[in-house]
Amino acid sequence: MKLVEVELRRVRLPLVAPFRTSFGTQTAREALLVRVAGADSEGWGECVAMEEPLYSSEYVVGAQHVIRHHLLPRLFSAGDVSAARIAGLLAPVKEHRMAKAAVETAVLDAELRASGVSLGTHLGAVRDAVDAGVSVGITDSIPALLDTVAGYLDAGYRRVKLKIEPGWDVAPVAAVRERFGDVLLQVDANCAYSLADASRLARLDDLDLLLIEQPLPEDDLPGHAALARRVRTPICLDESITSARAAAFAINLGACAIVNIKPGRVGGYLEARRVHDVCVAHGVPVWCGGMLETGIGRAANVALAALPGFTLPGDISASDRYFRTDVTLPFVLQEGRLGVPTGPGIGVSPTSEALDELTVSTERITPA
Ligand code: NPG
Repeated sequence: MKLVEVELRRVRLPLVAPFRTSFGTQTAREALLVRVAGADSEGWGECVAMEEPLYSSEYVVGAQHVIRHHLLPRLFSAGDVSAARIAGLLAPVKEHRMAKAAVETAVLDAELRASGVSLGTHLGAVRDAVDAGVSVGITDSIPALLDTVAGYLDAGYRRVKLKIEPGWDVAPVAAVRERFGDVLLQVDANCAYSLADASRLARLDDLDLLLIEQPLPEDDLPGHAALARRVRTPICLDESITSARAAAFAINLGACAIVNIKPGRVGGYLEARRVHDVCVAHGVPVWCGGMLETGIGRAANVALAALPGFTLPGDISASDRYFRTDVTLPFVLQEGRLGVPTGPGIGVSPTSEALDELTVSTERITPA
């Protein structure tokens, strides 16, 4: 397609409850939506960068600047662009994978809408619904954590992930295991530990967890490999896995036995599928991570999670886990699962009422 106009729309969605991780507490999700328009098609993508660069170096205002000043000029001057060519066209720009992913997704959505094919079908989905997991932030007390987890289990979530950090690990996780029996349970440290904590992390081995996610800093693959030799619980990587090549390297090093795939973190859904393929080829299970996406990003994640290698439940919750009002019609749990959208492209669009209510700023860019 030839891009005629690109809209960068910042939306702000208050969270139904604060979400605390080892890198900070969020009370609202400020997201950047990208709408691309060609002569006779349009598509949407969501940039998953956070408001502040605390999860990774990208952040919303920076991503918007990069898209406007460094990515779009390359696409405008390329003439006809297809989603498959975008990574190559944008390769001269170093990193900024979340910004690139948003643009590539919007173009892919526009192409698929024009040809009447759903994203799930395009990527190779083999399921029409995916198991929903829920990510539970750090709370002020263990009783508060138990109440929160009880609420999600009542709602039907099929797997629980607990955020941990030094000082909030063995005791709260043991309390959840004791109270809720054989629920599927895993933990996520977001890089908060060091190898010196190996014996503490090994105490989680008795709690029968699916995995420990990203215990050490993202650039410490040898550390993760060493830790994997000292704990029985499988190590899963998130922040460290920035591409299919990085996944192959980490797996071959013994740094992980499971991979969390977040399309934004690896530069888009096409690279996410390659990460999936590499992991399947190595016999490594994958699951789809979440970045508090609005319905736009959530729709695409559900499609990805329907690929065959996604054998563990993802951080793919219903809209009401995070938001009172989503930008699309809400995703609703059905017996602990979310249906894979079947419409063309990502299969959902923002509603004009939600956009009116939630939009903070809109920037429209046309080729010079
Ligand atoms: O359900 O969308 C979701 C969020 C899942 O815990 C979740 N995401 O580190 O994986 C993570 C974490 C995160 C939260 C990452 C906020 C970045 C920002």
